[in-house]
Amino acid sequence: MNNLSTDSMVFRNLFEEHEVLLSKKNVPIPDNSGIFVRHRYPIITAQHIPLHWRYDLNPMTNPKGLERIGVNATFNAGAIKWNDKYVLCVRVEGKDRKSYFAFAESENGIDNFRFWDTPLLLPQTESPDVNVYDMRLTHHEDGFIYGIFCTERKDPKANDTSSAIANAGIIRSKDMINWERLPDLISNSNQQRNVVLHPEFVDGNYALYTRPQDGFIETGAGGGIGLGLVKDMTYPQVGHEVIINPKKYHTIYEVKNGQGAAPIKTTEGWLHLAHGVRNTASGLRYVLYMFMTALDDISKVIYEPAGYFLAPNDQEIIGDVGNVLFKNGWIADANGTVFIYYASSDTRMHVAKTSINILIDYCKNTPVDKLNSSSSVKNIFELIKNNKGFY
Ligand code: M1P
Repeated sequence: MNNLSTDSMVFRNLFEEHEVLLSKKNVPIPDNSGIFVRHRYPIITAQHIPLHWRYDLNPMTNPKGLERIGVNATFNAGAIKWNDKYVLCVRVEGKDRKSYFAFAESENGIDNFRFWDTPLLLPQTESPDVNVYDMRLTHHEDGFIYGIFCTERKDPKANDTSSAIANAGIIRSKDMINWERLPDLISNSNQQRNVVLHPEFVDGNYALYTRPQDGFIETGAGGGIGLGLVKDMTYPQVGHEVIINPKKYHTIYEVKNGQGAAPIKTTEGWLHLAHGVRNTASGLRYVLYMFMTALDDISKVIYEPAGYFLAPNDQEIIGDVGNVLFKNGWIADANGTVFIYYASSDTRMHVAKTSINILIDYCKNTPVDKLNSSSSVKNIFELIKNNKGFY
């Protein structure tokens, strides 16, 4: 028999527990490196998804209070400061394996993220997306906010049921509410992922960071972060792509890499945070690494510290796709504070805080990778020599 008062209790408990989770304060975890500060709690998890997206809240049609539409993971979020709020465009993956986008915002950028009332219903092109993920948001100097994401459709030539063709889908808006879908990227590559729009014009053109690749998983000959120009975003044909940061043997990105979010402009160059992938006996390992490019030539890498900036740690190692850190959103405040929004193991979102000055110092003064062990030891000898008298 339907007992209305018991049913309302089920939902009341759910809402109370949800509010406790959403309003939980985050706690900084200082790092001895001095380079960044992680935070103890993930900032967005599947449990943060609003209850009215998951439950039929009508006790008459859902007397047992069962969840109807489950969420598997929340990760790989784009980021932007909008109306003084820290806004993330989160990749939400349903239990049905379909990803979609949803905006969540916070007043302070480190906790209390709350989703907007509905997820984003993406406008479609003539060829509908099967799956979409990994939004990069760029507030371009032309006045639009562009969102570039990965759009996937089944590979028509493949005989199996898992191969896809990945490309860059493009939307733009002036108010973050009304989004116009532009044609998908037109490039010479079979597949594209990790495509990001540079925030400024380059010689009157739009500049795109790309990641041309031969296959869906393998980058093949096309490995590296590319840069190409587009005259008109309503016909986004990218010309010749120059590889500005190629994958290299025996580095943390020897298998593949990809641009994170749009770079941050500083007085000393553009700061980039990218992901690098190498193979291990337990599968691919994704870490985050940095480099800087020149203000007068964005194709020129001027600093590239050796090794990773951030790697999976403790709870971050475990998840749907283990040993993965991925980042496609960061926000630099006017006072120089930088909020790095990163995802762990394709499961949840985290934040690390640092500053523009620290990132520049890190990029300029960390030794470069000279690609062999002996050189790495010589770097230590140099440091020890310079430290004489200080220890
Ligand atoms: O599973 C790890 C990541 O794999 C892909 O990244 P990349 O194209 O560089 O291999 C993406 O699907 C990304 O979403 C995912 O986090």
